[in-house]
Amino acid sequence: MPYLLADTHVKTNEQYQILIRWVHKLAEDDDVILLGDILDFTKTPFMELEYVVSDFDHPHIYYIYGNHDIITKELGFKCYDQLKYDGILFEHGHRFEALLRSTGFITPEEYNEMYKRVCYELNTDNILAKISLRIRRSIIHVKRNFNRRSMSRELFKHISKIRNIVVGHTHYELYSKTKRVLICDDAKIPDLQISGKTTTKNKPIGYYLRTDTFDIEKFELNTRSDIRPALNAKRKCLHSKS
Ligand SMILES: [Mn+2]
Repeated sequence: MPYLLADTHVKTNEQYQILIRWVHKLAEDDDVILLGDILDFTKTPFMELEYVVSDFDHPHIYYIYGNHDIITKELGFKCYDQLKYDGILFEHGHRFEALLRSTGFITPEEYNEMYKRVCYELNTDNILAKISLRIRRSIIHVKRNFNRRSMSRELFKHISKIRNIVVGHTHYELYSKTKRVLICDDAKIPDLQISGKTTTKNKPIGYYLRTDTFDIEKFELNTRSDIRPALNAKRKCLHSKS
């Protein structure tokens, strides 16, 4: 029964340390699935973020990469594109975005390539390359200028046909127990505002998922408290079954 954390978009070393502390606390208790866009190499050059590859090499930690951390595999992380866990498909979900009406002009491969290039070119010292990158990023931004909620709805419709699937990416939660489909909200760690855009009044959210019943329970990530809130959520979730 995994804990789920999606879209933390870690950009600083301080945020990284807090994230890792949390992930390891949760991993002491149960499996933890990181649903992509955990580290953000499109905002912070990978040369500057002091990540430690072995932090994620843990029997209870499953790192699935998203579009903002699409280069983790190449950086040596033990990570996944998709994960089948208890019959449920877990992935970040950005590949579906390319197939949606709102972004229909781009293939999933082009989409991935675009993000990969940004991740690598962000490390450059070449001023011309930097300007070119900034222009291209603004184009991406214009192209992707849509409402998260409507994107989430469109994506939900799309993946409902698949069923038994859990994704992140939209930062907007949609959930159907009967269809066994969950789009996770982004996990926010308070004080540090890891994720810029919020859709749930800054509530820091992680999920605990019962893979058999597809029940979810949400918990807060609080830098000042310990793992208790998460464990309480877990207990409540287990209890709701009986
Ligand atoms: Mn994403």
